[in-house]
Formats: sequence, structure tokens, C-alpha cells
Amino acid sequence: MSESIERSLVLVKPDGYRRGLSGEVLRRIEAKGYVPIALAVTTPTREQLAAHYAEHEGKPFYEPLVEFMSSGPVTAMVIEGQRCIEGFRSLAGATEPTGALPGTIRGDLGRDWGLKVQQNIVHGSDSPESSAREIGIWFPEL
Ligand code: DAT
Ligand code: MG
Repeated sequence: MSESIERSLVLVKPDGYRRGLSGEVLRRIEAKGYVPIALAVTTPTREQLAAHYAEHEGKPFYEPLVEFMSSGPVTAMVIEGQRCIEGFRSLAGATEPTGALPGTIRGDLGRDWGLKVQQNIVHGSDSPESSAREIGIWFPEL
């Protein structure tokens, strides 16, 4: 792998999966020019989620987040391309879907449901370190 090519771990969360938005998320990723190199549908275990969201342990939304993320299948993927970590975060939009800009996944497809945790359709790695760690959790074979 050329040094400048990055990988990012993307999840279509249970809200997005339930609403049939996995294809729409993948469409936007491919339209941007990033390449999926691994794809799987899986219902996350609490152990996977504890590892994935370790940075948020102890925060008020942590338990609702783990509960929500284990509530059904997610579509997990690894995407590849120069600067795709930053690029996918840009496609995803802001964490809080009410204020996320139109044109972004969260801005176009997400909204506030008045719950203890924001349901915002997608996860994307936020740094090369997170990406390497998260790919190890969801795709240990890579
Ligand atoms: P992001 O998913 O944009 O990287 P994050 O890593 O800070 O955001 O948080 C993980 C998820 O937790 C996020 O997608 C939605 C939820 N979340 C974050 N902050 C929250 C808050 N203050 N209240 C409710 N849910 C929150
Ligand atoms: Mg995050």
C-alpha cells in the first residue's frame, strides 16, 4: 500500500441499516471516489462496542450509545483512498444531525429523535490511529 493511501473504518449504524440506507451511504462513498475494500453486515457485540467506543466510557451518553449500537445489524466497511479519513468525515457531516449541513449524510438523512444518544446514521474513523485500531476490531483479518 502506497504510504499516502489511507484506510477508514465506516459503519452504517443500526438506524441507517434499519432505514435501508446502507446503499445510499456506499453510493456517496463511491461517488466521491473512495473504494470499499471490505464490507460486512454484523450485529455488534458489547465487547466490540466497548473497544470501539473506549474513548467515550464514563460519558453520560455512553450506555445509551452501546445499547443503540447493539440494537441490530450494522453495515461495516473499510474504504480506501488518499485522505479518505478526513474525506469521509466531511461526507458524514457534524455529529449532531440537526445542525449537520445539508449535502452531508447526517444533514440530509439524519434528525434528532429526542433520545439520550444521537442517532446519526454513520461512524467514520477520526484519525489514522483510530482507523488502524477500529479496523482491527471490525476486520481483524485485514
Ligand atoms: P462522531 O461520531 O462524530 O465521531 P463522537 O465520536 O464524539 O462523534 O461520539 C460518538 C457518538 O456518540 C456520536 O456519533 C453520537 C453520540 N454522541 C456524541 N456526543 C453526544 C452527546 N453530547 N449527546 C448524545 N449523543 C452523543
Ligand atoms: Mg468519533
